[in-house]
Amino acid sequence: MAEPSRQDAIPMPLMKRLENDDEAIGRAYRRYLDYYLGRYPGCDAVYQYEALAYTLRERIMADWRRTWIEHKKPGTRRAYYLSLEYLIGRSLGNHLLNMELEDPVREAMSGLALDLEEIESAEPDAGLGNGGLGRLAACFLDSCATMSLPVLGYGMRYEYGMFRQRIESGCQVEDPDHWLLDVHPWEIERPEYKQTIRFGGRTEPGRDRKGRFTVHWVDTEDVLAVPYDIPVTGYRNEVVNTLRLWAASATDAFNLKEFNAGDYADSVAAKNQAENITMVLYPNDASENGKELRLRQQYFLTSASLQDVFRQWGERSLDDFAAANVFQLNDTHPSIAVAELMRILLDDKRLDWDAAWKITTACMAYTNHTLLPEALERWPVRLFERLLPRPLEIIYEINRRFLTEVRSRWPGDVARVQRMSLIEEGPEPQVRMAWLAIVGSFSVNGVAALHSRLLAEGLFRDFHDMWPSRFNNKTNGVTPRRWLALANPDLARLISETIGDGWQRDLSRLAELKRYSQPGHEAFKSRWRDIRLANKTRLAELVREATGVVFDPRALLEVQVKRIHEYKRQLLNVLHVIHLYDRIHRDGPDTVAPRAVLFGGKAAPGYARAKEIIKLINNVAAVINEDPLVNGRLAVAFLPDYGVSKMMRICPAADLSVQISTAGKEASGTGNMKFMINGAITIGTYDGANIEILEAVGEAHFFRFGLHAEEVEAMRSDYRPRDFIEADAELARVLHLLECDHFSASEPGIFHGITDSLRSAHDPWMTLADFRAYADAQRRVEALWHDRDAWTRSSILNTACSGGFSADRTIAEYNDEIWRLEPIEL
Ligand code: 26Q
Repeated sequence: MAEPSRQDAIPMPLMKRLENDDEAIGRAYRRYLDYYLGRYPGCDAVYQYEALAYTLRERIMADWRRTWIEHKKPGTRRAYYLSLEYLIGRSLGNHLLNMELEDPVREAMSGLALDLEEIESAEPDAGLGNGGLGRLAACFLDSCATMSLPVLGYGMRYEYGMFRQRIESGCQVEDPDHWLLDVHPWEIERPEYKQTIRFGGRTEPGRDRKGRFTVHWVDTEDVLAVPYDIPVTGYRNEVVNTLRLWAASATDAFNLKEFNAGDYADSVAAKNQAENITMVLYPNDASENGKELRLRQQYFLTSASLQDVFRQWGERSLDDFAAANVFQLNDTHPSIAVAELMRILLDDKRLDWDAAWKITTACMAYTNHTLLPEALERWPVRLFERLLPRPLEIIYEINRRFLTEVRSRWPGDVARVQRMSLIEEGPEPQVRMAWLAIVGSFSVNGVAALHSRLLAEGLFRDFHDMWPSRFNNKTNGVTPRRWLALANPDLARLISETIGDGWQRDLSRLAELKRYSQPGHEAFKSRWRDIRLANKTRLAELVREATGVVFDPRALLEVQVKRIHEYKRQLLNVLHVIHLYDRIHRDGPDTVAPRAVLFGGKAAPGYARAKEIIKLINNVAAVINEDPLVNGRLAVAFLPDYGVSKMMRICPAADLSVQISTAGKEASGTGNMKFMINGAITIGTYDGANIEILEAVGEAHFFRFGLHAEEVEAMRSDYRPRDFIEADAELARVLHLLECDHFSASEPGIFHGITDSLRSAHDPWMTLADFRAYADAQRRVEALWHDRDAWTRSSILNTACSGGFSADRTIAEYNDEIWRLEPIEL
């Protein structure tokens, strides 16, 4: 589908920028409130937020168009980030920061007797993601815009985002997040760019007029994909990139059928099925295999996005396509893109196989985010056949040619061919999506050094043997605009006053803070402490409002917030909390450092064990917080509904960042980076990006403990948790407290599933193997905490050494080694 010619004939005119002084902003705000929204000044804060968002949006438009014109210039190479998830959070504050409008807007609002912070908090979080992978996509878009790179994000406009979490009697309860119920002021619907996505039907081989083999995909059930554009502002560079989210809508065929009284109900049901595709985000952050709707979502996003790129490409020669377009696949979720690009080139563009394959493998790049074999995506061939018969045929042909190559390289190595086949044989044959992504891509990367090495040596070894140069590492990063400038404005101000501005675009400049960690900078250190104390005080208020638990802001604040997963080992943290409680009872409350322990995170609704862990945390918290002997010396809270905005309050306050996954299991982690940038010290295993954090800040300022990835694997076949319990009376006491129902007096036995798994020789996470090392590392934490100056020094050094964990550094590497885009010049 070519763009309507009228749009080519009339060039897009440049727009003039709107005035940005406080008076113009105040006027615009009132106009939106009164004349557009029909609300009066004393209305609910959510309408104030909407009016202000529109006021901002119209101030984004001129730059957005200028950026778009640059992107569309012939010869501009562009990258497309394909992701089923974008965990954006709130946008208002981010745009204000990027466009340098904080002061005039605050001024304008206070002129109307309104408080900007209050208005900002009325914005709902856009929670279109589960966790790390979705938030990474959002950080990457921020960095791409800030670095003026022509990158377009493609994603899904879910009607319901990540569920809201409530805690009832200690248990997680899920509520739907109908975030689009209120209008979403940042988006612009573009129905003129809708695409048709086909499902089902069958394929019909034939010959075209020139006698060439053709395939028609017919009798399909079609669904429309309607794009909604969201602006992505760069930091003070006038660049506005686009995040394009697709919404499913029934075709006219469905709507026409509705008038056919005979099967009215059936056709409305069919319409619903079509529109279901973008109804809800799947809330599992490890794959839930085999769900038909999920495969529909994946193909819907991928096909709509690829077709959109070809719509923009128009009738230009495909010889130049690969030089001008590159697709980054955020995990295997959009990896059907390999087959879909082939389908478009073969069936729609009529290229021959070799030409199509050459283009495809020059355009696709794949990022892996997990080493857990159970999280690798596989789809039953039978489901594929029914839903996507034409893409499946193409996958078969890719596989046939690929296996021919494997056989000629390793003659007679049948086992290797079986391992590498895109189709896993068995009673229910499956398509291996990661294999498809690897075979179809010119670049395959992991997200931290250890993870990338383990991929090459383990999971992807056969492919690494075949194409070693395809594999590379891109250690994750986070955007310092949101995670320092916005989340921690007081610390950001102190940093700017000390080393100047510039760190916002070049986080390595934070290294200039190192000298302020040395003796002789007492004034700086005392301000550093004051700011952190104020942040802790604010967080303590939030925790108290949400949970009733009282945190002493002067206590050591230890935080573990992330999805609840056995491999992340929230249980190891709980065991240690129980151990602290036990120490208080044995040795008296004065023998432990005052501590506040904060947990947060969502469990996938179907992950029973993860939900039990939440219940355990809450029960342990209840007993400890009520114990008169403990008397507040130790306080434990589970903060409900952890998400982006909560993290913006949490990471500036944390003293100790808890990153204790079983070594070799956490691909990278990115929360660890947000804490470090804000001056927390990490207690962590030798896993994921923890290793690089440790190398950046130095052993002396990081509490490292536990088995290495290799040691974990070596011990696995002969793991004897009993030995660890017998050798460690303190661990035995902790288990005893759990097993005698000390934390479950009114529900005896509810934690036996957990304790049995900890005691099992088959516990894949080997939690007890690391208990002693963890408790000892926590003793070192206490010792450092008692030396206030030494702690402050380590805290400053963590921030000072965090420059490498900016997403700008990550994106620079993606661009230098994979995308090779030129920054646009406005
Ligand atoms: C797959 C199929 C069906 C339904 C759901 C899914 C699914 C959805 C989300 C599978 C996985 C995810 C998310 C994974 C994730 O967040 N991984 C994290 O990615 C971060 C960014 O690279 C890393 O820092 C973390 O280590 C990794 O756990």
